[in-house]
Amino acid sequence: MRVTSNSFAPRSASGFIVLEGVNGAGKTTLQNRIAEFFKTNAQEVITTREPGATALGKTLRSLVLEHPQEAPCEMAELFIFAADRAQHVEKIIRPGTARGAWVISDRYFYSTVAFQGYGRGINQNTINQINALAIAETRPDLVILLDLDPATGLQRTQRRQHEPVTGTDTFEKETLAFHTRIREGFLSMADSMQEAFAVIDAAQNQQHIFDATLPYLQALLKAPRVGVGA
Ligand code: T5A
Repeated sequence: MRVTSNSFAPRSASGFIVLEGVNGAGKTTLQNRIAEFFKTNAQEVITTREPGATALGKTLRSLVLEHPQEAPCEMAELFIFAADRAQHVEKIIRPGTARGAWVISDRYFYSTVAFQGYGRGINQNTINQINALAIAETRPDLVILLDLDPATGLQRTQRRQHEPVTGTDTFEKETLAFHTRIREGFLSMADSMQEAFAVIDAAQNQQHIFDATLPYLQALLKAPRVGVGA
């Protein structure tokens, strides 16, 4: 359900926020700003990501993004992301929200719908079934979709490769047509899913993107917390 900053008025908040978008959309950058916002408001924050947030997830991340030995087939890739997610939900997301922290995740199951569904072409019913098992009904209060022309996103990630530690992963090597399908998939989810999607123009500068996000964060902060201590 696509929401605007005026129409977003949550009656309660579980404390779970997801950032989504094409590669290089600026999710990690915005995640840091959002974390600062909550910390400034005396809230505990957990910044996390998929794949690779847990100890097991780090191994799974390298299997799926670097695969030094053998590339997983499409169905194996789907299951690796699902295994990473199940562990993430169990070890980080649910314990974090249960103790009252704000859990901000760079990617969640929407990425599987976009990349393995719209991108790879795996049947969406199959993806939905596997996602449902992995998330065990753990859904975010808000999905912030950073919408960007994928060519711009890929240029940003290539610039970043001049910085140490990063390399080109499996998906960054895919064609522009693949990434265009990913973008379309995310926009289609923003229109058709039940949860709230804030669609932000990610071609803007970082300050404008944060300013566009701020009213959603303020609305969440005002909402009563549910599930704390569950
Ligand atoms: N995947 C993941 C699946 O296929 N299925 C799944 O189920 C899941 C969970 C993960 C890959 O796995 C795939 C999707 C991904 O391809 P990753 O390394 O975690 O791999 O990749 P991304 O999530 O895409 O993260 P990136 O780091 O590539 O992109 P971000 O986080 O969106 O972007 P960020 O903030 O790192 O910014 C990239 C560069 O742009 C600059 C930053 O300074 C940085 O240099 N930047 C901007 N420049 C101009 N204007 C702005 N507004 C900018 N904001 C940031």
